[in-house]
Amino acid sequence: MAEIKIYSAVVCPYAHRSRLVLQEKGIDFDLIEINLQNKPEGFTNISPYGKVPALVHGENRVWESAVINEYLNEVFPNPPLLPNNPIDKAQARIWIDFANTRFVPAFSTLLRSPEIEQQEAAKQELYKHLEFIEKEAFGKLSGEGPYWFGESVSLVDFTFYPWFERWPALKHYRGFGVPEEFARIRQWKKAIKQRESVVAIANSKEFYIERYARFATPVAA
Ligand SMILES: N[C@@H](CCC(=O)N[C@@H](CS)C(=O)NCC(=O)O)C(=O)O
Repeated sequence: MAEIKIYSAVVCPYAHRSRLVLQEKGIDFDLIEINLQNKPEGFTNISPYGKVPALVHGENRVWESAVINEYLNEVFPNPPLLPNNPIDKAQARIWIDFANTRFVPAFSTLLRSPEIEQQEAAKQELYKHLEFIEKEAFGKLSGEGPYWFGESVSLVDFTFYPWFERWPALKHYRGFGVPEEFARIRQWKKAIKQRESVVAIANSKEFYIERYARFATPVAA
């Protein structure tokens, strides 16, 4: 039995974030797949909000993907996945917060909303966020390197990537791909997709299209 247990669901992008960090750091872990439609009894003893991901490390329980990722980065420091100096570390946390409070909600609204008007508003919102990432992240922080902080991959890259792996579902159901003009984002996506840690647990676009059908296709009245 491994020292670390991660409670996950294959379709969940938040759980994907933490699994990527485990893979990247080469940490041995047991993966427990949770059926979110039929959670095991007592699951809230492990994950108080009843959500995945949740991590058990000996006596310790940690939940919330962004917090799990920072915990893993401190307990297993190699390779380091946050910059060292305070201002870069602050920037990393700002981008993680941006993902959680702005980017992900726009993505979810676009995918889940049955109303055309709401979808159009969410498309505009998501476009604006992509433009912000292209200019403020890749235009200012990344130099020539393909990742958020240049040559080295970080928690920020793993925080955003799961939504980009799921983007084909957004394109399929809502006709919204990552626009051509965001060349640096596209270059980033190409680079991160090739990492060993990412390839090891990647799912196909058909998988996401199939699994997201129930969110994206409104039930007929
Ligand atoms: N803020 C949480 C979000 C986790 C989350 O929403 N997980 C979803 C699956 S993607 C879940 O477990 N939903 C089950 C439920 O809410 O009952 C994180 O970052 O870990």
